[in-house]
Amino acid sequence: MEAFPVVDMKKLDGDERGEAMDLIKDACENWGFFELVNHGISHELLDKVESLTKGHYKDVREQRFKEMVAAKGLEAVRSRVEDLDWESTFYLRHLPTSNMSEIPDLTQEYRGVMKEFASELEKLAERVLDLFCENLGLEKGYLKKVFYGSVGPNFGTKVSNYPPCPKPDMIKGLRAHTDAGGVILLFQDDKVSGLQLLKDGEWIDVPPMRHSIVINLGDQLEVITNGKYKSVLHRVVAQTDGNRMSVASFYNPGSDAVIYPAPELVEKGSNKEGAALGTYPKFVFDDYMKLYAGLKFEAKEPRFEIMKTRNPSENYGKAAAAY
Ligand SMILES: O=C(O)CCC(=O)C(=O)O
Ligand SMILES: [Fe+2]
Repeated sequence: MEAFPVVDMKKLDGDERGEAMDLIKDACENWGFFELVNHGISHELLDKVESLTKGHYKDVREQRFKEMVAAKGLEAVRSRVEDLDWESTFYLRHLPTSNMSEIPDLTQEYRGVMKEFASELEKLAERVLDLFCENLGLEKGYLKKVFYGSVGPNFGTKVSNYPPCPKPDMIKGLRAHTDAGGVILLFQDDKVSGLQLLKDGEWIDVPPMRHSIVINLGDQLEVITNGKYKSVLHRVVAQTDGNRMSVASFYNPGSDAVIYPAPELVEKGSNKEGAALGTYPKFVFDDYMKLYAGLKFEAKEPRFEIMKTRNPSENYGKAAAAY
């Protein structure tokens, strides 16, 4: 088994740039995931995010989680739970507008640190998208532009804790899914593992690594790259010992962004406009999200098929059939 791809971003500025770019390319094509080190976000900031997130869980959320578990009788379940996840979560939205001031129970310090962290991650996400453009032969800024829509990207952070679980074979920390959006940047616990991705039919651990940022690709990048890159199924396995922290930030298209395969990545059709013919749909991102909300834990392919029927006049699949 090949080693999980770990990209040292320092190499991107030196003689080993080609090697690092190839590693990213291979990861995007064959893993849907990779891990970044020397990504430019200070370790001091990451340490603050970690200690404040863990402190917030202990002070504010742990008791509530225990009460939820007791109310639902999850401690002693005897059959598989398929409609719930063993996680304690809250969401912060950063773009296009912040909801940080509306989230209760966050200290001023925690709010400030998460704001700074989000602004660093936004820059990193845009840098990563440009690395993808370079590998794909798309012009610099192409993906950022597609994601922009009319008011800029949707960017938010899901802060999660996966507490120790007495029955990890009966309930998942988070059930298997692909992410709907664009690029996901994950700051995960450096000791307690649990995140796994599906590769060649096997579940593989995403190894905890201190101060790294895990990157994974969502469904939109699969569509835009016309399937050259794939969003990959992943899940979180709950652990019997240890509380796993995960801070996942989703850099997604704007709600009204129109998503479709990049013409450069689609074989040219024979019609007179040279319209791209492909197997992926064209749609407005928000329509995809509405569909995803009810089908997150289902396979992505039927979601793509449904989107093809939503906007027939604008759809590549239909256009292909018409010529
Ligand atoms: O917590 C994690 O490590 C992964 C979370 C995740 O996959 C998600 O929220 O979509
Ligand atoms: Fe996910």
